[in-house]
Amino acid sequence: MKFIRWFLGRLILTINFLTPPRAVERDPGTQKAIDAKTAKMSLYQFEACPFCVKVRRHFKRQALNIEVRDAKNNAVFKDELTQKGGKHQVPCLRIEDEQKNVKWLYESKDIITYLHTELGLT
Ligand SMILES: N[C@@H](CCC(=O)N[C@@H](CS)C(=O)NCC(=O)O)C(=O)O
Repeated sequence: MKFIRWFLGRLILTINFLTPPRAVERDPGTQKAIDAKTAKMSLYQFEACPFCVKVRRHFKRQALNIEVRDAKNNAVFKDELTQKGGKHQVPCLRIEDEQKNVKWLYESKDIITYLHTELGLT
């Protein structure tokens, strides 16, 4: 079972590597505004998790410069996710607002929908 999971993970990473999404190009002003909004976001994820790959591909396609944190191998990020987010499930988007309130958003579909709405993506 562990081997099958490992194998499927490698397969997903290979397909992801061979079929990179094309990043949207924006005028510098619009991109700067989006970068400012995403500066306080970070994605807790596993490298070979298919749901995480889906979200990372979305970042790439939409040219979103969001920090990616390895919640499998990095003990600090793993603990943060479990203790502060509430569960050890990835992907999870950590969102900090101007008042330093933090929201932990789970579920790949909800993350993508949130980014579209919040950043006004097309
Ligand atoms: N419905 C969730 C599924 C996420 C999910 O199943 N993630 C797995 C990794 S692929 C996970 O976090 N498992 C917990 C663990 O391995 O500790 C989504 O779309 O984000």
